[in-house]
Amino acid sequence: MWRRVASVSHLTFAQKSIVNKDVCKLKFWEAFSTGIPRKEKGTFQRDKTPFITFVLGGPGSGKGTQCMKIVENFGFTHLSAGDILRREIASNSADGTMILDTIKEGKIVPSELTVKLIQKEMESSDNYKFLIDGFPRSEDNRIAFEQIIGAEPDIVLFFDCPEDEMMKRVLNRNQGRVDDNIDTIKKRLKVFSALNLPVVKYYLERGKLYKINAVGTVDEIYKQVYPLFAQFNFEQQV
Ligand code: UP5
Ligand code: MG
Repeated sequence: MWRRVASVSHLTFAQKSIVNKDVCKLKFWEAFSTGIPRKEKGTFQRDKTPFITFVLGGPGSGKGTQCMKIVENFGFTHLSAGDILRREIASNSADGTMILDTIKEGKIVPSELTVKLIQKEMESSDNYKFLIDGFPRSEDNRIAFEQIIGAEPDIVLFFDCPEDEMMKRVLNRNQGRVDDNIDTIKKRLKVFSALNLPVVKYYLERGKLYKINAVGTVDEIYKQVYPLFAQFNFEQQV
């Protein structure tokens, strides 16, 4: 069983209500985990409740860049769903070709496959604090995560950035990504606004969404991000 470790005594009423929702979440997690064979190591043997942050935003909105800074300051494990899928392609796995074709088209890889890969990473990590970057990209992704992992995010960051700025950043990246070309970026932006924005709205309505203005320098943007994590008083990572 996982145990929550963030101290809550200093939190505002609104923040405590988020934590209260997590108490329900913990029961859900435990109920879910009892149906699953217990493993020597892994998700269901932890003595800490996971602290899960979903990091959302369009292509080039700065998700990965800001996650690196959160990792440095708060000791999170950064799971970029896009990076995990790119590693799967590079490993020549059975799904590699399908994933590559999907990414080239700016479409979304089947939810169950992505969630199982994320689950593998979570289970093999000794950490309990996770940044899940670039996921969920659709309602289908979100529901698959809830069903397979049996948990909801504690908080959701949304990097809000205008399309022209995102396009400029992606085209200037020069890291050889197969999807960093003008045709694929246009498709990624369309998929983002059609499928990802409903997820953003869902978490807004549940009071979990933190919208960040993603225009400005990296440090200016991080000034908005830092206090969101500082408020939780995380214990030192064990
Ligand atoms: N940069 C960053 N911040 C800046 C700033 N403030 N000012 C100026 N420049 C800034 O940043 C992008 C570039 O901008 C970098 O060069 C950076 O230095 C600069 P980055 O932090 O990399 O932005 P990020 O939001 O992470 O952009 P990314 O392109 O990674 O986002 P995507 O969501 O498009 O990509 P991802 O890797 O998550 O997914 C790729 C594809 O995989 C998807 O299109 C999809 O086909 C597939 N996928 C799924 O199917 N399912 C999933 O769950 C996840 C992915
Ligand atoms: Mg990224």
